[in-house]
Amino acid sequence: MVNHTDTSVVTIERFIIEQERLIPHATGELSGIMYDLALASKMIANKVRLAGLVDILGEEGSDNVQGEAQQKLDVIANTIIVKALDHGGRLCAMASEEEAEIIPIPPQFRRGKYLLLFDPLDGSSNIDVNVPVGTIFSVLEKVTDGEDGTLEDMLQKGAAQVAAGYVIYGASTMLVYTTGQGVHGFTLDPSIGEFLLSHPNMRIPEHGRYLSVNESYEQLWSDDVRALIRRYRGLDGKREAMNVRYVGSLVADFHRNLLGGGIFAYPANAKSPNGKLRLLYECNPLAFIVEAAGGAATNGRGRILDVQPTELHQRSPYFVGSRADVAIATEMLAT
Ligand code: AHM
Ligand code: MG
Repeated sequence: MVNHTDTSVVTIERFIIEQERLIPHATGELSGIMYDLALASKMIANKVRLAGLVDILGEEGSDNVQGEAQQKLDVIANTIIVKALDHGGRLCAMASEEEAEIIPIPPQFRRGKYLLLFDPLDGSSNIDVNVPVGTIFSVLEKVTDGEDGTLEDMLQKGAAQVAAGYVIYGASTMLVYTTGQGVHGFTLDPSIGEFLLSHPNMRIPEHGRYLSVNESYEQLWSDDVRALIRRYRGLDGKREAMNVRYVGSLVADFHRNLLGGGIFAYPANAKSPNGKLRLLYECNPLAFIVEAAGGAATNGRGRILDVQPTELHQRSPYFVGSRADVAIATEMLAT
């Protein structure tokens, strides 16, 4: 007999609706942002999939077969997100790693109470060699009066995020997000164009086997960072060696470690005193996700989500992953 109550296939739309019902007085605005982001990421996935065909379809700066000027994929991804989100009436401003200034909502559209901050295509330098890339996003609620989102609204601590997520364009496309209660992963089924719930309630192991760090900066690290990485690698004899895995594409490294446990580190170094990664577009959203999954994130002095941002594009040293592994960084660097 056909079982009509079978609930094994859950689309992201259905999941978002069911999550919204759990929140008293929810207006549906946040759900709307999530739908729009899911749509944008399907469009980006489609473009990323064609990346290797650039020589056939036309070089950057030239016209492709449709007569459209070719653009770099990170610029295309940026435009897709802005266009998918600017007219829904739910946002009062956006900010992107790709744009120097706050992106205002065009005057003809309604404003909402939320702000969206995003890195449209992180790790985009990896595209040429067919390595996974990703989109990272963070949602904040407006704190100032007035209709438009301001710099002050953007510069809130990461702990104030109301939602955060990432999309990984890998062997399959996955969208992982949290509103602070549980981290949920959806895999795109390209045959039907839907994100289906594949990883409900993701939890990062308490400690793990993966260490992700670019060791080519070793000569530039401070002594305490060098000692920390030696500790993770088991070279000081104080713990078992972790397995080094570094893709060089943050979303891919983070995603593997979220599933398998371990730590991703991008410490400060003599040439980059604040590391490389951006607090608002990369560190905060992934810290919000990892904490909701039971993990932790620090800049080496304290919890990432407690840092008061002072600039839109500020960078931060970053250690993120399993709680027990991040605790070692806190212990060895915070002194
Ligand atoms: P991007 O935002 O310019 O793409 O740079 C961020 C990327 C991350 O995906 C990755 O973790 C890091 O840069 C790798 O940097 P490095 O090559 O210095 O190890
Ligand atoms: Mg980036």
